[in-house]
Order: sequence, then C-alpha cells, then structure tokens
Amino acid sequence: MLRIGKVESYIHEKLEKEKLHFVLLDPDDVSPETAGELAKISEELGVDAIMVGGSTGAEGEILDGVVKSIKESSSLPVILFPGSHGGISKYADAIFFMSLLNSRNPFFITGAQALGAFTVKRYGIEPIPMAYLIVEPGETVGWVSDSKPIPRHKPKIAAAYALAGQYMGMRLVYLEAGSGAPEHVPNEMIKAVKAVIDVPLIVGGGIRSYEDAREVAQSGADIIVTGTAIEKAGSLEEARKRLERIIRGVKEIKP
Ligand code: 1GP
Repeated sequence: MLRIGKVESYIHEKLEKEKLHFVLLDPDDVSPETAGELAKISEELGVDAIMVGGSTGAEGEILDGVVKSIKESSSLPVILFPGSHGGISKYADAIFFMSLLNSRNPFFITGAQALGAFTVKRYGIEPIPMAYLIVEPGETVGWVSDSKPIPRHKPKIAAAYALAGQYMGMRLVYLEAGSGAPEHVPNEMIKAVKAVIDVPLIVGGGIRSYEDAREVAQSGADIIVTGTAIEKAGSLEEARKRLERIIRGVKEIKP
C-alpha cells in the first residue's frame, strides 16, 4: 500500500495554517560548515525545511558532507533537490522525485528517475513526486536540462503543464525561474497556475527580498524557495538579516 511519508505529511499539516519557506543550499556553492551554520539560523528564524541540490557538482562526498552537517546542526527536514540521479544522499530525509516536464530530453523527464529509483528505495529516502517546470529565463538549470522554458508572458502554458502534472499523479508543482534569475516567476503566471491545480505550488528562482517573497506568496505560491539571496549574502549576519525579511514576507500572507 502506498502511504504518504513523514515529510510530505509535515508539509501538508503546516500548509493548513501558513505559507512555507524553504531554503535551498547548493553543495557546489557552500561548504558543509557554512551549510550547518545557515541551517541553524534558518531553524531559529522559522524556515520550514532545507532543500539540498544543484545542477552541477552537487554529488558524492560533497553532497553527503553538506546534508550531514545540516542534520547535525538543525532538526529541520532535509529534502533533496537533485539535478539527476547523482544528486541522492542517504543522509537526507526526503527527495523531490521530480520530472522536468518541459525538457526536450527524456533523460530529465523519466531517465534519471529510473536510474535513481532503486537508490532511493535502498536508502529509505521518502520520495515526493513533483512536476518541475522551467520558466524563462531558466538560468543554469534551464540550459543544462535542455528545457524549452515557458515564455514569461504565457501563463496559460504553465497552467496547462501544471495541471497535466497533477493529472499524472504528481503531488507538488514547482515553478522555477532558475537560480539567480534577475526576476522571479511573473505574478500572473503564479495566479494562473494556482487557479487550476489542487496540489501545493512551490515557486523559486530570483526571490531575494521581503517584497519579492510577499508578492509571490500573495499571488498564490504555497511554498517559497530562496537560495542565492542566502548563500551569497557574504556573511552569516547578512544572511540572517535577509532571511528575517524574506520569512516575514512569506508568513504575512495567510493561506
Ligand atoms: C533554484 O528556485 C531555486 O533552483 C532558488 O533560486 O537561488 O534564485 O533563490 P534562487
């Protein structure tokens, strides 16, 4: 029998009461020590989970080191956000088992998933099925995954893909503008997707301020992801300040 796992239940229970904020750490950009410190700060400030992954180099010992350090420094759930089957660590709690629906390369739609499935099972990591959609500009992940990024002025295309994802059984939809995108996913697109799906909506890429976070949450995102703003803050103090402001923007909007 298929059962919803612990992390997914935790997400659903929290979503009854509030919008959620996940911090994304890319092992190619942060050391295990810094990842641990950032996880500690994240937990203190009310972040709901830590995602770990990246498009290039987030594999093997480097990935394991970052996941272990986060687990030792906080009690937040650690969810893998893999670029391929290489992005699996046995130390994580869960994995976004994602299919990149608008890739032109079947490797990113079903291939990497098949190659990683037994590893996820062997390690006992909780898989959370997710539709992953790349929106312009798409940045590194858009290029690496050979995606056809959804044009920013075409919200209906995003809505159609998101609904298709839900109908194929995916229990989360992620709209991704790409890490470091100059602007986040357009509000109109978030609204259009939210209007048609029943599963939680995650939005990430280019969200760096209180205003950004608030706007994205107000438009209908249930879970807001920030990576670059925290990772590239320059100091832990600055990361704390930015995180405080972004969380305020997320939590001010009630579901
Ligand atoms: C990238 O959506 C995430 O996969 C986060 O993006 O690094 O721009 O916050 P940023």
